[in-house]
Amino acid sequence: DARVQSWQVGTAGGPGSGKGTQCAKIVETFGFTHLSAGELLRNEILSKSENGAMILKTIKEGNIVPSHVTVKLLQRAIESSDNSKFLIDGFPRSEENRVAYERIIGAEPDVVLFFDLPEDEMIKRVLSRNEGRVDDNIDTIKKRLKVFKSLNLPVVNYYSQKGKLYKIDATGTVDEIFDRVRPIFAALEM
Ligand code: UP5
Ligand code: MG
Repeated sequence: DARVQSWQVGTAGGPGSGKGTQCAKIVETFGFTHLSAGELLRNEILSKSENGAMILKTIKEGNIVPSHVTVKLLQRAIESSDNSKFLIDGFPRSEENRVAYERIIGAEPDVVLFFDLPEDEMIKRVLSRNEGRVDDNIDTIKKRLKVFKSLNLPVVNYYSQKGKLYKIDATGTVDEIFDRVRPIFAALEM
């Protein structure tokens, strides 16, 4: 079959649940292009774009950047790639994000991986990351957890109802978690 099957896989999970770490392994193993919404937004701050100051303030507060800003960055990244397999990491964060993405991109993820981890473990992981992120402090982490529960979990439930959600136990080592992720991709027959 010469047709190219295109795939969009999303990841969800609270701060420090291991989305970025597992995405790196998925990219390596299954040839996806990794689009981290958080990374794209942090790059906007660094490039001193017109929205940089607003994005910095929003991330410091643990809030969600307006949908049209994030979707535009994702759209640019998708359109500039010739890969047909995209891993949309840490997006959509809210119902508003989800609806904006569907409207502008005209697609929704085929599969969403939800990394499920107890809060105390998320906090421990984020606090020990030590990469100088402006949001890796206990005050912002508490706000990120609150935003995750109130705005992100409804989106997770939406994908669950559509039969697209794979809930992954995100405790244990990086390799143990990837052993839970791998069979999901194997079953997609890529
Ligand atoms: N680590 C990973 N796996 C481990 C394991 N199994 N055992 C022990 N340690 C493990 O992991 C976090 C840390 O834990 C790392 O040091 C790692 O080495 C270690 P990581 O893989 O980075 O977890 P991740 O889930 O990616 O955590 P992250 O903090 O990146 O999640 P957030 O969702 O908070 O961050 P994101 O970058 O997605 O968003 C940041 C902010 O940007 C948001 O709060 C929001 O303000 C804004 N944003 C938007 O507004 N809109 C968006 O669409 C996206 C982001
Ligand atoms: Mg991340």
